[in-house]
Amino acid sequence: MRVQIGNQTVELHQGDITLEGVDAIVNAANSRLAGGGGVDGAIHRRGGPAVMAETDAKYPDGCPTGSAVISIGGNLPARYVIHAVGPVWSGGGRGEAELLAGAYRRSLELAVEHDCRAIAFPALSTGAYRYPMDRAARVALSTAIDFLKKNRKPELVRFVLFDAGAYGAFAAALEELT
Ligand code: AR6
Repeated sequence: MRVQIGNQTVELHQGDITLEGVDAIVNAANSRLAGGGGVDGAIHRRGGPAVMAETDAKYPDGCPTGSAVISIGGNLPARYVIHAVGPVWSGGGRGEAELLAGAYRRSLELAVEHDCRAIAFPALSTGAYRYPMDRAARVALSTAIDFLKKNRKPELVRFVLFDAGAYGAFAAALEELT
């Protein structure tokens, strides 16, 4: 599924984000940037040790929840990895939506600052961090659409959803929002 926002595009794909040949892929990281399972594990496995070596050297204090930092892509097809830290879901009353939006927004800003034409996101916070998929989809897409309306770049924002359930939730939210 694909939607145009002016000259820019928001697109949904089902698949594995580590295979994406866009300028930057986004990692669902933790605030220590310590690596882990899910997308984080897959990115570091395919990217190789150079990715963690760079985040260790550049960001020894990690990255706060609701923000993001950028590194090289190592052996990945993508040039950069943007390590975004989404919130752990704890019922919705602890600013989770604003923190999740912040993680997406900062990632998009970093992509623009590094001249990325295309960026790919996973569904941040919806795995180990248990953010409900429908709600996460609405936050992710409304933040991306809002950013594209205010900025000329990036040209392409792609959401790479791991399974049919996630794809369906994002497709429903995208239809609702556009
Ligand atoms: N490509 C695209 N999506 C994926 C992939 C993949 N290769 N693998 C999993 N997903 P998660 P979080 C989906 O748990 O919830 C880690 O240990 C998955 O189905 O990766 O933000 C970190 O180190 C889910 O929908 O990230 C942190 O400690 C979504 O990606 C913590 O987990 C996010 O799931 C972050 O938790």
